[in-house]
Amino acid sequence: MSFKTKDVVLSEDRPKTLLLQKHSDFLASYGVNKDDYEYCMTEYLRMSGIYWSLTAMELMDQSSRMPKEEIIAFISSCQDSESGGLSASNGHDPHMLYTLSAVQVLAMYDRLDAIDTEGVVRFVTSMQQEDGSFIGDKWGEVDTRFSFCAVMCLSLLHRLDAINVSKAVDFVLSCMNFDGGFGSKPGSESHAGLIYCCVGTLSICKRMDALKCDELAWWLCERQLPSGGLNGRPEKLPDLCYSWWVMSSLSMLNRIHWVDKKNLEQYILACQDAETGGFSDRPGDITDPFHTLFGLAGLSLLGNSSIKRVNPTYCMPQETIDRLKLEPQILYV
Ligand code: GRG
Repeated sequence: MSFKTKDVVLSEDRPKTLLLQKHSDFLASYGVNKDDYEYCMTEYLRMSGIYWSLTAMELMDQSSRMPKEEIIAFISSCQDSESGGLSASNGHDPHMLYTLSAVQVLAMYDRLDAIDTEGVVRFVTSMQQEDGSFIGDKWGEVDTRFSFCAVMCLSLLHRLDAINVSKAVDFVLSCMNFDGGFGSKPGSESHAGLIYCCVGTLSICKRMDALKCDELAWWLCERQLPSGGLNGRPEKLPDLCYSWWVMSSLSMLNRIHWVDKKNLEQYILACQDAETGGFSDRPGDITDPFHTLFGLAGLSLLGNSSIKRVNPTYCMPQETIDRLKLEPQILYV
């Protein structure tokens, strides 16, 4: 019996250079017409959409093209005064994912004063469970993504002291698998997206020593396929967003050179749409702000000098992390 690797083939006429101006135009026009079908259909994740677009624009040094005051007013209007959490859009329930996106955007704008930050601390703290895990909202789903949202959010506010950090770390470590990877809960399959969340949590909590570093880095670099692209777990197709989830994790482990950088760069560039601008999951698919951020951020980790340096833990410009005097841990062994 033979196994065929699931992958894509890069065509000869694919984009081979970085189309920065196209990407800036794509993001600047995204959401200008509030009646656009796609814009309406993504209301449930609007706050994260703003974070993806603004971060991508910052990395291209184009953030002045974003409607700053409108964004700040929108974020303030999404805070729930009772719980202190923020929602994706007006009239939606507050959630950890959108609370983090809002705090990231305001941190980039240096405008954390626009929301009640003590309310945010109250919300995040109220999500921690007895075993150290975090739920995402009042409906109670536990996931290591929410552990990461909690520690990242509080660290941006310099209020990590508000939660039980040692229990938060113990819960994340209880999700570590035999292969060195992590899943969403104890016993769940390793997945590159969740590995980023767990390694990111340990990086912020300065517990990178707890990782099975070489096993984990080996599992991560095995995500690279012949096309150069990365998948999120074995037997899956490549997706551009793993250029972030995998490469940021390898970067925190100081083992980014374990992948073939040239081939990955080719795959990332092939995911650009030369007509519309933006990046997609796989060459030829429709582009969106999510993949556009992770394409640019992935290229930044690969050392592309026309993009600003991104911080691998926070997925924000390094200059913002420096301004906030944050020092997420990187493994130096
Ligand atoms: C600050 C960048 C940043 C993130 C905040 C929410 C979060 C923290 C991280 C999400 C990490 C994650 C779970 C990423 C995976 C996203 C994704 C493409 C999921 C798709 O999963 P499947 O199973 O896809 O549908 P595959 O690729 O396995 O087929």
